Amino acid sequence: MKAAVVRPNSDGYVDIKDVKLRPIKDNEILVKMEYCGLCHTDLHVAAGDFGPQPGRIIGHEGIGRVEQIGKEVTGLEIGDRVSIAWLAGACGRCEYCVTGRETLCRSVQNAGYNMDGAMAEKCIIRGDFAVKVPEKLDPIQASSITCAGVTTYKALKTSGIRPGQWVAIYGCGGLGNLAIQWAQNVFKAHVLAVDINDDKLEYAKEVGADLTFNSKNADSGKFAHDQFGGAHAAIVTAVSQIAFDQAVDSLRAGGKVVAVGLPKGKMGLSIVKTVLDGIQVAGSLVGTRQDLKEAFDLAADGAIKPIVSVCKLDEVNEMIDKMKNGEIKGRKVIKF
Ligand code: 8ID
Ligand code: ZN
Repeated sequence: MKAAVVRPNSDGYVDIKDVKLRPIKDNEILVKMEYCGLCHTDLHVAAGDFGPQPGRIIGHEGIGRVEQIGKEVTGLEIGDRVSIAWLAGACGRCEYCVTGRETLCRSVQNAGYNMDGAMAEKCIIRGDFAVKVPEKLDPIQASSITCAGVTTYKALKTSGIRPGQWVAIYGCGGLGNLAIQWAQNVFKAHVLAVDINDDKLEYAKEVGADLTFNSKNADSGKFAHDQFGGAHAAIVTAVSQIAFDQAVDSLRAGGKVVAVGLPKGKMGLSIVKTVLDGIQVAGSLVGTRQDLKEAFDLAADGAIKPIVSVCKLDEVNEMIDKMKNGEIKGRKVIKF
């Protein structure tokens, strides 16, 4: 089968190669892929940003139909439409797994990172981690929910934002445009959308941001304070260290910054401001299987509409360049 594989030198691109899959184990299923979105995390993996993974099949926004089922798997039938997400396995017994924080399991399996992922014609995954996709949800849109959607839904939950409050969304790309929609449509918050690219801000407005701000050469923190007294929460999906500092500046006292983007580097946090203003900081990593189920159900009912367009597997490296240059509107999704 054809698959997008991290290059031996982790130069940030993939090779489209013929790969032979092993037989499935008793607790696994084989999925025939229909779609797989390209997430910015795939670029980090291809570049070895979290440690080199040469030969790894990337992809964790995968949607497909079950083709084979291991004999221990329950609750799935041949032909069911399922997702392959970043969270693809956990121990089920540790302090994180048993307290609803399975994404933090120390022996977690991540599709397209420490196990082969979904940017391939077929993919093997544990049956109990293949979350079903509602049939009434468009599968192309479902691919975006599988990472970008659930990650931003969970980040908003983590932010503790309440109806009528202000949330600042830093970065309006594949994740950010969905963060705006969840914030508006589900969490009933007001949204300031911040990006360094006017095109992104244009469709941030289209999907419902109350205010937009280009932070390339101007101070978004001051803008947030001048316009509405500072944000109650800020969610940072930008792949830029400086955006994290700006997000902290945008907060009002008692505000919370939720870190989602994964640029290299450290975020600056004044100890005095953190203490005197009671600033809270949280990292948020994708979502649990339950979060993903909720996100699918909400999207199937029309709560959000991911901006997606399809391309071919052979075009992935071109799409990687476009993503690096900030030229993708929403998500590019590979159609198999
Ligand atoms: O679970 C998680 N925490 C998780 C899940 C999925 C993705 C984290 N991520 C990470 C990715 O690895 C990546 O680092 O979130 C980041 C964003 O992923 P994405 O939304 O898939 O990337 P994108 O579509 O390229 O969007 C990035 C946006 O950031 C803007 C860009 O213009 C683009 O719209 N941006 C940049 I780059 N610098 C900015 C800045 N200084 C900025 N926006 C505001 N200020
Ligand atoms: Zn992702």
